[in-house]
Amino acid sequence: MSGGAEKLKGRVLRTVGGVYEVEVGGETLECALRGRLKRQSGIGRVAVGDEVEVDRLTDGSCVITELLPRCARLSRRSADGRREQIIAANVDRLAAVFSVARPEPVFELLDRFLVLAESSEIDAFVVVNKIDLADPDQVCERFAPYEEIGYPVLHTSAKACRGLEELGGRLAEHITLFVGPSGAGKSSLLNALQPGLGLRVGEISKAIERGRHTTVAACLHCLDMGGYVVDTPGLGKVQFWELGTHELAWCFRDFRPYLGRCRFQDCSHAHEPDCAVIGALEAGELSSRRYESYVKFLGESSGRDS
Ligand SMILES: Nc1nc2c(ncn2[C@@H]2O[C@H](COP(=O)(O)OP(=O)(O)OP(=O)(O)O)[C@@H](O)[C@H]2O)c(=O)[nH]1
Ligand SMILES: [Mg+2]
Ligand SMILES: [Zn+2]
Repeated sequence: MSGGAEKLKGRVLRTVGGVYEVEVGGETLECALRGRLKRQSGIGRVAVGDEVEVDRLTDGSCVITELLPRCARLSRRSADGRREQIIAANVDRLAAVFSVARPEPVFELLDRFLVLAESSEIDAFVVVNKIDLADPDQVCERFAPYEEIGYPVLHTSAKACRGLEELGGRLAEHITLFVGPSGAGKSSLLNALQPGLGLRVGEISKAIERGRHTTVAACLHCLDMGGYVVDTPGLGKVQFWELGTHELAWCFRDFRPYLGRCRFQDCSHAHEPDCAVIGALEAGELSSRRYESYVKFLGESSGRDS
């Protein structure tokens, strides 16, 4: 490499066809990847959210030369089931966005996102959007179980500009991944918070996922208040990477007080006798809806136990 290269440090905002857009001090540089990094696959691969070192060459072209250590990564199982696919690196918050109506919330999907966050040890919170479409008491009641187990629940309306300040407060200085079903209003909320983002709204993101099952199409947006958000389409069918029974149960944070108290040490909490989790469920201390999600996810992860 030429001695005249300027050494820079930045963060990967998005990748498009082998070009990496890297933010360096407010400027976005289009970078290529040095050969050695290009040959990496799986978790060694440079991902959206990664901090990288960049050489700006004398001709103005830029090359990513180093991948800096990651604090965290959010991954999912690739469509062929064999590889870990990084959704985004260095994410430290997950916002699970659902709408009270149009579409109706699907709690199993919410549980899925919460497991995803717990498995990466990332803080999660719930955003209940479109509160302009429902009775406030009803909204509180439906999502109260999540508040009770320790997840902050924010009530918002992108349309009526409600709850935006509180939402903004949670995003500042963090890298937050927005997930949620198509149409819940993720892009609308981000636009309402920061009109300059100009995200497309009302898109049918399913089309993106149908074409190529591998496309995650995550992309980082800088926030004026500091921090970044990642608006993701099509994470509805996210499959967990490397979650054994043990870890899956731990990812249900409401189960934690009961873990280690079952008769069998390797209890899957599905059918064993003297299971503390099932006991708590029967005593009404655990939500049956949460437990149903657990059993469903357990079925998906069977055969690849840790
Ligand atoms: N009534 C009402 N409608 C909303 C609100 N927020 C968003 N919408 C509408 O809901 C539709 C979907 O909004 P989007 O922001 O595109 O939803 P999204 O979650 O980004 O969807 P995908 O990108 O497909 O995953 C649009 O027609 C919005 O105008 C709200 O607070 N109240
Ligand atoms: Mg969107
Ligand atoms: Zn058990």
